[in-house]
Amino acid sequence: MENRRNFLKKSALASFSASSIISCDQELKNIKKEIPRIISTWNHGLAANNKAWEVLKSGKGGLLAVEEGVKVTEADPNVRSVGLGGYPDRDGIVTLDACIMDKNSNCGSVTYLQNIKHPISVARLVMEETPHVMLSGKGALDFAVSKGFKQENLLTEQSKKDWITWKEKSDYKPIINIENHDTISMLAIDENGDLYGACTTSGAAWKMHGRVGDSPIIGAGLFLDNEVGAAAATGLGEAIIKTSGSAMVVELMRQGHSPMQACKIIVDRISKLHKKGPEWDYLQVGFIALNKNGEYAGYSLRKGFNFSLCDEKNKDLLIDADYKIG
Ligand code: SD4
Repeated sequence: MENRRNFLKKSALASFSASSIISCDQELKNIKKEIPRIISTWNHGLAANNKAWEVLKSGKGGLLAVEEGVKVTEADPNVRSVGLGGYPDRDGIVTLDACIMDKNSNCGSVTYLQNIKHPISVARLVMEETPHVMLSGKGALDFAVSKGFKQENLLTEQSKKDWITWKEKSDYKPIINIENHDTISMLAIDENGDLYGACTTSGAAWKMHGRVGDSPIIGAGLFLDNEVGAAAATGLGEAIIKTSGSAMVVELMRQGHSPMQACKIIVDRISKLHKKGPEWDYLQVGFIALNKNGEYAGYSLRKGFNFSLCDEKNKDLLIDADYKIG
């Protein structure tokens, strides 16, 4: 449970408006160089962070920490947008996207993967045991099976029921917000100041069959540069891909922007690009960012995005992200 200090901090962060970015940055200066630290998208990040923290503190390394952390979310059938229990596509098929990246810029990714509960672990093996970065669809599945992964049905009764209800109207509006506990993206900085990241999702609910979002794309859903910082995304993947969102956030941090400023600049850019489009009504994007000093931020286009933080002082801190549009 949150202690009083956490509660106060959360309240302070939650009360920032779009015009109070500077005060948020000032707040973050007070916690500069607090490492190790882990941040993850949404409130399912709390359980994921706890696992990742346990692995990190046991000395097993940042890569295993982020992998084991997001696996908690992948295995949870109540999280309806990641792994087991994730919403299917329009044809009722659950297809998963995931990627992972380490301090040496090694990365691995799987897209359009079916029937495998832990795509993040397959992505890690793509990184470690193949000469490639990305495997997709049947090739990714064959690779996973060859590595001993078990095939299983990921469409739970509840998700199937929701899909059948959705089909009655077939109204495509991606469901992206706190109530649906979207994609998990996790960023970690270890006690040496080295960065790691992981991102895993079943993608936008009711997507076209074959659609791949930002989450498995290095630079879009996740990016890190161990000299600078790390960033990850959640929200409408198409908008994130079009701006190479996470890579841009990291590049902005390289230019000297704080994590908050960097996230805000990219969200502003996305907002400008999509303001006149039909997707504007339902567009949501959110970014988390963590720099080499352990400074962090979360920022979204619309109200409703939150992220989870875990460090020496805060084990279960859920922070309402600042946002552009209330
Ligand atoms: C996607 N970015 O596939 C994912 C979905 C998501 O919060 O993150 N929703 O577009």
